[in-house]
Formats: sequence, C-alpha cells, structure tokens
Amino acid sequence: MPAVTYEHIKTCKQSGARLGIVHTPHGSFETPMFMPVGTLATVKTMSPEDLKDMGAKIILSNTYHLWLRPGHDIVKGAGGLHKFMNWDRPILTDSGGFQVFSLSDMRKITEEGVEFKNHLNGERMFLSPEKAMEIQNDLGPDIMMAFDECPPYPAEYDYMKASVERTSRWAERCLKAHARSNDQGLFGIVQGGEYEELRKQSAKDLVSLDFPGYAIGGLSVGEPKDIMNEVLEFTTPLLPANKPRYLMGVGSPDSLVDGAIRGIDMFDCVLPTRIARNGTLMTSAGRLVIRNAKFARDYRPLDEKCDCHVCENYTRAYIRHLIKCNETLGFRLTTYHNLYFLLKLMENVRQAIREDRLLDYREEFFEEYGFNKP
Ligand code: PRF
Ligand code: ZN
Repeated sequence: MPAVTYEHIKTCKQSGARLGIVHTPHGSFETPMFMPVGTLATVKTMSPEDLKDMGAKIILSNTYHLWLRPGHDIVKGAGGLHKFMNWDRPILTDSGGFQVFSLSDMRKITEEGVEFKNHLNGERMFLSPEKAMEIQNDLGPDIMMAFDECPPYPAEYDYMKASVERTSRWAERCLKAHARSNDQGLFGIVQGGEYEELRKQSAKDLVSLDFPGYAIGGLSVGEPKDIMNEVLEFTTPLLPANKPRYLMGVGSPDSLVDGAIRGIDMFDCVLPTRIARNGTLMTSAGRLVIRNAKFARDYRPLDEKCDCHVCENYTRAYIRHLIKCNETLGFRLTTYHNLYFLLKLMENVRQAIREDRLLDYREEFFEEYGFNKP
C-alpha cells in the first residue's frame, strides 16, 4: 500500500465535484479540503491547539524555508517536523521549486537543478530534485512534492515545452531519490501553463510514473480566472480518478468553489493568513477591511453568520482597535477567523456535494459574497 491513498466517497451529480477521504500515516482528512500554510513550521500567530480547535486537518510547510532556517538536520534531530512543531496531524511540504523562483535572486536553471541566491544572506545555493527529496525525507511530512519548475505567466510555448519536459525528467529523478515511500507519499506536479497540449504531455508523463497523488502547478500566477478554470477543465480529467488532486497556491473563496467543481480535492494558499495580518477579513458578505473608520463604533462580530470563537466573543470595534495599534492579539483573531471561514466553506462544499447541489450552493454563496455583482 502506498503511504497516501484516496478513498472516493461520491461524485456530485449536479457539478461533478468529488467527495473523498485522503489517508496518510498521521490520519485522514475529507476532501475537498483547504490546507493552512505554515511556511516556517508555524501558521503565523496560530498554535497547533488553535489550528485543531478551528478544525484544520492538514497543514502545509516549505522545504525551501526550513532548509535555510533552522536547517533540515535540526528538524530531523527533533524527530521530524511533526514533533518539532507539535502537530500530530498530516503535513504536506512543498518542494522548494516554486519558492526558489518566487523569492530568490539570480536563478540559473540547468538540467541538474537550480542555482540561486539565498534571499536572506545572498549566499549561492543549489537545489536539485535529489536535494529536495533529501530535505523532505529529513523533514518527514506525510506528503511531499516533486521538484518542478513553475514558469511565469505568460510564457512562450517553446519555453513552456522545454520546461515541462525538464519537469518530467526531474519528477523521475525525484521518484528515484525518494527514500521513504513506505511512510511518505510523493506527489507529481503537472505544469504546462495555459497550453492544453503541454498540460496533456505533462499529465501523461507524470501519470506514467505512478505517483500516489498529483498536483496542478503553474496556476494562480497572474492569469485571468477564466483561464485557470479552463485549464482545470481540460487537466483534471487527465489525472487518475483514484488519486488525490491538489491545486497549488489557490485560496480565494470563489476559486476554491470553482476548483472543487472541476474535480480538485486539495488547496493551499497564504491568502487568508496574509490578508488577516493587514486587517482584511473574509466574511459571508464579502471582504471587510477592518481598518476602515466606519467600524470604529461597530459592536457587531466580524461576520454575523460565523460561529467561530472570535465572532462569538469579539467586536469589529475592538479588533479594529487592535489591528490599528499593531497589537499581536489583533493578528491572532483575524487569522483565526479567516482560516475558520475557509475551513467552514470547504465543509459547506462537501455537504453540498453530498446533497448533489454544489452548483446551487455556488450561486447562493457567490450572490451573498458579492462575486456576482458587476
Ligand atoms: N509548483 C510548486 N509549488 C507551487 C506552485 C507550483 O507551480 C504554485 C503555483 N500557484 C504554488 N505553489 N512546487
Ligand atoms: Zn468568525
């Protein structure tokens, strides 16, 4: 048995979305699921107890960041990432491919790997498929990601084609170098930008390597929403129905619902936690910018329809005050609410799939959130 497996529960008769369960060595979670991001082995401002309390079932962390600080040897010495950070539920780590491209200067891509400058001290470093596997084997997440290239949007067809082919060769090297397939599942990442032919080629190459799960990368990199939806429409059917599908770096409420409708099972994004720290809230009535003066004497909860412990106990006026004064508690309360909001949204999506009414749910949710407004 692979370390990570997908159990299909049902397909929504109205939308085609999937309801399932992903099983991992640290437990199982229902899908579609949102994964909070804990880049540096912490979901900023949240303790593992907070995360459990809000209902998080799996979190994401980053190879690139933990390699630079504190170093994978230190995490390994603690007994792995779960013990190091005191989180005993599933963890997924990204491979560093994307972070090297988005964070560091001077990237030189060769067949061997990527040479780049460390974004902290400018030191020259080299990341390869083998190194990304070594680091992730030491970190010990339940799910680890292949080392890929995520080209910018837009990219020329010829560049994208060469990149997809290299990512496929790297994926093969990742599988060879992966030393813990008994207790860590390695997911392949489909690239190919907006080009259907290249997505097909990428999916075919990766599926032939038989990964226990597949991600769709290279989306939410600046392309319009309808392009993302279109790419998902022609890409998810190319992936095996009995394996989980993960859309990388996507976390806006509309995209989560639209991704689920197109057969995606897992999502992650820094969006809810990042915007929380500057005082932007996701609510059932749309985005709310708590710094706005109109909330100074607003003694209602952040979201009147939310039953999280922040909305049950604190007012907009108080949270606005905390955020304006840069008080740590403000960041904690807004982060907790935003993550709860997305976890609850996914629970509503799963319930709608159970009831074969995800398209109806989408209409209701979009109407209330304000996505349908011109
Ligand atoms: N590849 C990897 N991580 C990622 C992405 C990718 O393409 C994206 C794209 N949105 C986010 N995170 N390895
Ligand atoms: Zn709330």
